[in-house]
Amino acid sequence: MLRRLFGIQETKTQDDLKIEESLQKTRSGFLGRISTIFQENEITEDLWEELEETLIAGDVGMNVALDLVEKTRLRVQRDNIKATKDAYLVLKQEMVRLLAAETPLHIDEPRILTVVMVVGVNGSGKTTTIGKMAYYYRQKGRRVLIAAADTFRAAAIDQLKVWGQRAGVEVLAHAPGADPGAVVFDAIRASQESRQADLLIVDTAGRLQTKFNLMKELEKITRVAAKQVHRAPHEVLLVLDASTGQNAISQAKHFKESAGVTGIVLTKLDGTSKGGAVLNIKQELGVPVRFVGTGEKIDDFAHFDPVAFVEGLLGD
Ligand SMILES: Nc1nc2c(ncn2[C@@H]2O[C@H](COP(=O)(O)OP(=O)(O)OP(=O)(O)O)[C@@H](O)[C@H]2O)c(=O)[nH]1
Ligand SMILES: [Mg+2]
Repeated sequence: MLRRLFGIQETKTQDDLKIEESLQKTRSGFLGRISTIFQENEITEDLWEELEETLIAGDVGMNVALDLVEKTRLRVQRDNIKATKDAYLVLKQEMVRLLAAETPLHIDEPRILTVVMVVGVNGSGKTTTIGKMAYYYRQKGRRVLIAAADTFRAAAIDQLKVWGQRAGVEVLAHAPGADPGAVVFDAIRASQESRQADLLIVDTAGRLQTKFNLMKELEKITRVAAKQVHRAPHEVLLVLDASTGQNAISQAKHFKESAGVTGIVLTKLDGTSKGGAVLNIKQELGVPVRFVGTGEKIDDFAHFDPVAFVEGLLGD
């Protein structure tokens, strides 16, 4: 029913099923109780209160929880809805609206060379995500190249190469300690000339000595890319660890300010019961979730779909 309302196909895609499966822990927590709230016979004040409490307990931030309940309640009143199952559908629709992106994902647009920068704090899952993303797009027929611009640690370069091998994608790297801007410069050259790549994914460092240095470094990489390729980087994806719940959001604000983030990759959705926090991201950060990491394997990766996410969060 939800799918019909949003005009998407009834049969779930592979990506949808991955999202649903990864939300199992979240669903068995507080948010899984929402369906029971809507099994009551009547729509009462108690129902709205219980819904509000459950959303908050399920890691949906206070503001978004209040907002969701208010919007749902108003629509239920306005449309004179009497059946609880119809009110439940309105709630789901409002959740989808909260998650939906207003702009297209630039990676999927045809372009001679698309440059994607991946940023985020240490351990959030950047390198793993790049390996998965490279594989994902290679499967779709894209010619992918990875740039190792996290030159801070030798181990980071090696780890990226391992992922490149798994994905069947070449990794362009310099020696540890090299200038990340120079790595990106060479990688763009290589994409345009010898490697003929149409998608370049850039790994960046999670932490330098200071946050100031890190931001300067990200800005420099951005400038290098912008000089060589029109409108590059076309996408700056911030990787957030879903298991840190609300913390992930405050962390993200730091990056958003200086790195020009255009979208979020949410990792480790499979390992957390705090998936409800995802509902806050767009409102709090002003950028949409674009991809999710649903496990540690190379194909545990999906395009984020708001409808699939809401179905996974609450059950069908
Ligand atoms: N369960 C699960 N684990 C994940 C996922 N994505 C990443 N991980 C794990 O998270 C850990 C950190 O991942 P990395 O990719 O090394 O993180 P990073 O951001 O590159 O870290 P630094 O380079 O140290 O800044 C690894 O153990 C990954 O296996 C996911 O979607 N699900
Ligand atoms: Mg890394």
